[in-house]
Amino acid sequence: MSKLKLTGEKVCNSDPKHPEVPLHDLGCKVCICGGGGFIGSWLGKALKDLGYHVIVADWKHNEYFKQEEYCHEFRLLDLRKLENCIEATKGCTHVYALAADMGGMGFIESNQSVLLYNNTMVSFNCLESARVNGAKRFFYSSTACVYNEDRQLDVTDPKLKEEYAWPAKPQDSYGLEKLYAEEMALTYGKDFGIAARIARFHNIYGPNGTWQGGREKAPAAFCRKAITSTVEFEMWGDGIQTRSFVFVEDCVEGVIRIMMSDCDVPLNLGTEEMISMNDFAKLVMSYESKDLPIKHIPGPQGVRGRNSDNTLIREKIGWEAGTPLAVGIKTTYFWIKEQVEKMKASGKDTATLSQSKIVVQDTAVLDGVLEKGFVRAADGTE
Ligand code: NAD
Ligand code: GKE
Repeated sequence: MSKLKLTGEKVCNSDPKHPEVPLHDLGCKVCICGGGGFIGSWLGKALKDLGYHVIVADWKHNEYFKQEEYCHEFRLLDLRKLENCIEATKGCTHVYALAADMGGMGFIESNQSVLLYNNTMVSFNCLESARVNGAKRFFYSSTACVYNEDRQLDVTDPKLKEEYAWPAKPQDSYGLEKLYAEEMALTYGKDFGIAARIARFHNIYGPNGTWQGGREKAPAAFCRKAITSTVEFEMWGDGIQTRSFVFVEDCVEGVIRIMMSDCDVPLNLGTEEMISMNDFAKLVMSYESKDLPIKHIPGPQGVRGRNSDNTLIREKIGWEAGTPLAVGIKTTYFWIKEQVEKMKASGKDTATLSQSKIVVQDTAVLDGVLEKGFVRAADGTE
């Protein structure tokens, strides 16, 4: 899937206008914290293909890849505990911090206290363990959610320059935690000489991403609804809200390019191809010539308008995400269609797939790898 090619010790893009990138410490051990997830597993696969020894640490296995496809070693660990992070990153020259308890608007707005606790612990521990274990490079996966909400009120011109994160006023606490963790990484870079690299991801989509269950973001939710709806297409809000989206292949390439660069300031990893949610719904319905009426319903909407400004990434690393939305989302649409077919074939109930779900996580404990009593439930009980 990745366009990255290995030539000697450089990454070169199939597009010759993009500069080559040095592959620092090629062959070394790298740890991807949260590598069992969507972006982390594609990143693991790309780094493995390039020649790195990939260790993935996560509290769940990837649903779609076989372990040997995306890592050499897998460590099933709760990264909210420092000792687990230290174990995971031992001997690793590069650490990629992608672990987070996250999802789309149907998830992050209704689980703020659990997310703040979980993500603060994970972000701090990944960074501190990289330092303790003497890592040379550290990548932190930040988000467009760090930006000041006042810059995202206009649906027509919400292009976000990196400097607009300050003064800080993120729309939700998920973004605030990421902004603070960025600062931690930058400070560690200055104080301890670790090369800290930061990308602010703008809504990443693609095959193997979460597409149902409540954590999915608009791209996957819209594909699923276009595939399964027969009478109308449900959408939170009036659909005039705008966003831009990044295909996962571009995201992985951007992460590697940023990690290997000498850029020590946060960079947008987004596209400047902005679209309204109404037009996005029409786009995904077009792949199988559907033209259902859009039914606007109340739901969590996040910011009113959001787009990436890529001036700085172009200047600093001479590259930007380039897959057109219509191309990337078509691949994603047909991948989700396969998943729906598999679900039907296995006899599972698919009746609710045309609806939008808001999930409230009633406990911070997932997948049974945690010790009881270590974390509190969302209602405050242990
Ligand atoms: P994901 O949920 O698929 O991956 C995150 C992984 O972290 C999961 O596999 C999860 O199990 C793991 N994790 C969470 N808490 C953990 C813990 N305590 N111990 C061990 N593992 C834990 O999400 P993703 O889309 O791959 O996102 C990767 C990173 O990029 C996250 O930090 C996310 O906040 C950031 N990001 C993603 C997007 C996007 O659109 N996907 C946008 C902005 C930022
Ligand atoms: N998820 C989802 N599901 N969103 C829907 C739906 C639906 O069924 N119907 C309409 N929407 C609308 C939302 O209300 C929101 O206005 C827009 O689509 C995009 O929602 P999203 O993809 O869930 O999330 P956001 O872009 O608002 O925010 C995401 O931004 C990323 C960074 O750019 C965050 O949830 C994070 O996942 C991430 O940091």
